[in-house]
Amino acid sequence: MERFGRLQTLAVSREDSATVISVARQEALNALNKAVLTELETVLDALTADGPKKPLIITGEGARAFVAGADIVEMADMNPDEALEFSRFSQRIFSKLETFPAVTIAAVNGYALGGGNELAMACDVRIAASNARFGQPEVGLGIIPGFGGTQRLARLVGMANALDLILTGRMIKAEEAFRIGLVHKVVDEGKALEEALNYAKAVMKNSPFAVVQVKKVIYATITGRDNGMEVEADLFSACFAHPDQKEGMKAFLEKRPADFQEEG
Ligand code: CO8
Repeated sequence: MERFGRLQTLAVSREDSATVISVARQEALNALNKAVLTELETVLDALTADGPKKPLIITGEGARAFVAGADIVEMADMNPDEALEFSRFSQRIFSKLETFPAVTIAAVNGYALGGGNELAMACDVRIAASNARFGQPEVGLGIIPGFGGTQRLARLVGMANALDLILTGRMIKAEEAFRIGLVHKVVDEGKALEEALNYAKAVMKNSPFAVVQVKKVIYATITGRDNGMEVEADLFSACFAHPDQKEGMKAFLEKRPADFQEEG
């Protein structure tokens, strides 16, 4: 497959200071379906095999969204086995992004919710436009984060902030994301990609070999995470055996509040 140009669900461009991958499903606020994830893995594999010379930027097309999460339409009717497979498949791709052998930067230009925030967190650096919104709204859909978010969020912002965000499912503004350490920098609306390209230019001056060694050692010291990822995938799957997942996703698609069962 060609790695640059307009693909089915991604646009991949070669800029002077970086390769830019844009998720291109504006009709669904760039939600991640299997087609996006499959193309993302193919592009990451191809770029990795080339021996990347430049940083990689991930962004979303359009002014409204970076990525508004995993695709709820696609997940609504999954059974627990399919959910387990989907979680493991996606964790594998996000791990390829995290270990990509160059600096990776998320240029967050709008909503980064659920799997969208998890995609941004799998990058080394996050630059947000002032209109960006972050959140892990999964519990409102009767599920839990399944793309590594339960592990990466706590590492980035501490367990207290991670619990607050995941348990409430609330959406936060770019300034709050900056304050808790989720994003590195906030810039004016429409400027996230430009700033990410400037950032890429600055880090390109450094030794690519040393950069890769830093990534290896920093991510290698995350102890216990493999087990955490396994638990996440298992519990993500378990949600799909509970009626709340069906109700939560059906309610979103019918644009009404969810009516969850009381645990008893
Ligand atoms: N999936 C599918 N479609 C979506 C999604 C999504 N995540 N987000 C938005 N869309 C669609 C809407 O259904 C709508 O489609 P249509 O025009 O056909 O009705 C279109 O995008 C525009 O969205 P809205 O009309 O809702 O736009 P608003 O401006 O009113 O609201 C929001 C914007 C607040 C972003 C709203 O769209 C929203 O709340 N979206 C869902 C956010 C969400 O819950 N994301 C988390 C999803 S779950 C998840 O990511 C789990 C990750 C772990 C999975 C692990 C798998 C292994």
